[in-house]
Amino acid sequence: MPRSLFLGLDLSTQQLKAVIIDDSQTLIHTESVNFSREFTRFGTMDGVIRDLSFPSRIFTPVSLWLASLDLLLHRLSLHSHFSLNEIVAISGTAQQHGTVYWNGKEKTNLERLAEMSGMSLEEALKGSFSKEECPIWLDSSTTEFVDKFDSEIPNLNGITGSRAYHRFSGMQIAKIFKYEREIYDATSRISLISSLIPSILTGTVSPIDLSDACGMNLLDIQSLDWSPLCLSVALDTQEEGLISDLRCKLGRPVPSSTNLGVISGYFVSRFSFSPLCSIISFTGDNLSSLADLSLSEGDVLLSLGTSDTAIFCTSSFIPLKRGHVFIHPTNPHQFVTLICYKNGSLTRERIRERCRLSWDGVSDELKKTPIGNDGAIGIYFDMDEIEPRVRAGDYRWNEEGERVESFSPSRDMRAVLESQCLHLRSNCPREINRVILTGGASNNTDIRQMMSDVFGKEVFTAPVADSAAQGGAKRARYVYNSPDVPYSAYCTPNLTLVARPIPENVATYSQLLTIYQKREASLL
Ligand code: ADP
Ligand code: XUL
Repeated sequence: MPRSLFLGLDLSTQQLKAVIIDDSQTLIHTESVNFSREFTRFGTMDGVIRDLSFPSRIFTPVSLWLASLDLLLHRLSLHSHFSLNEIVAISGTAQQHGTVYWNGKEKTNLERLAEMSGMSLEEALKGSFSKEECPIWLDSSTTEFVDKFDSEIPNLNGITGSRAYHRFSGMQIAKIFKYEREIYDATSRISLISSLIPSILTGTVSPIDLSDACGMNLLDIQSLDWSPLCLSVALDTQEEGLISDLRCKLGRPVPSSTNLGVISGYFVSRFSFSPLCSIISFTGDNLSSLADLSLSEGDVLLSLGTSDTAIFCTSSFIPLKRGHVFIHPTNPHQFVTLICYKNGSLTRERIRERCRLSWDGVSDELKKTPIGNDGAIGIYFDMDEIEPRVRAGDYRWNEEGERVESFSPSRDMRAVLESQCLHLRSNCPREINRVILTGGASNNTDIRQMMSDVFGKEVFTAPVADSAAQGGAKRARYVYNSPDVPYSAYCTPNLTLVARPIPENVATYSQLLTIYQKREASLL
């Protein structure tokens, strides 16, 4: 009997990742393409380009994502323990909030893709975008529009699930409308990054996913359609023609469980996919991690990737002052609450590199300093932080509470890890029962133990740290098989206990939390 396999893709900030599972959720294969290491010709660092003359403007070239998809599928096609022909459904995910701008020529180019299977995706889709540089979630060049949305729509979080945030897509679209009008006018459709890959795979621009659309400041979370007020504020107009044109550019959003159709002939000819392979709507990366790890009441999911995010589930829609509410991608009776911190893995990496240590070396270095660093605190923000809104900088206080310029390497290394754990704990909006860790840094045993001690709770992880891609594979399996049971009963998480709180450390961190909060408050 031929196997049915399910492919999950995750177009994240630094990499494109793939996870393949079989019909009993057994992991068959993982693969990844690192953007900056493998495609130096695009000039990105950590997957992104920072505009030197305007450092808050951060983007990624869309061609880099196309080239990465080509390379990833090529690599997947070379293995002998599975064949791409066995994949019956693909779903996935991407970094949230970023936008892609098509220029009208995509209609013909995507339709004709099947005839261009000798060409790379980059070549075949060249000339399909009105903007090569896609603004991504790290961008914070939109202050003017954040202020405008916040002042003109006082109930914005009640309508969309979030107050105005720099990285949210509505801010980026408003900025392009005002400052790059010729690009805006040349744009036929606007995709979220999560709808880019399904558009290419199906050969037609895919609808935006409803859950990921909550990260735009444009969607009315109750009516599940674009909010006329938000569209009008984004364009600074009451003109019906312009508003309905933006509505057309965005298209009608669809639930994450939507089957978008079968794969384009291009992928059948080029990589030997089955022509019957179904493409299921992609969603945002944090939401997809949730689809892998299905939280229970009282769980917090901490995703330690490029960003650090804290994710909870709630049974009712309660707008927040800090953080966001999203439509749940797999449970219609729940909402997702998320707080995102910009300074996650890249900041940990910077301090590690400054101390000239490998991650194994970090472990030895941490043994040279006491838990709690004798009350010394270091707060490190490589970029302006989202929560709280604090300017980029390294802020250090010694055990006496005096500001100092530097720490010894071992104190610095402990300080960055401890303050990041305390930062996550400090903004945790409620009591929790257990911590589930995912993302690249969740592989680190010191970070696992520190999280357990700072939260005073047991810590669990899944065998695959790429939970966003795995969530894509699981959603593909669920939608494809359409079983008669809820998602959580069909796609059970496979969690392992990896750290237990150590009482004396919990006591130390509970005191340090108060000191941390005082230091952080002094930066506001
Ligand atoms: P994203 O999905 O945002 O691209 P990932 O979840 O793949 O990010 O995580 C990538 C990050 O994981 C890297 O930037 C790296 O710093 C971090 N990482 C990987 N292994 C470790 C480790 N053992 N300890 C700490 N951080 C790690
Ligand atoms: C979430 C957020 C980031 C990106 C990149 O709101 O901005 O977590 O999704 O992973």
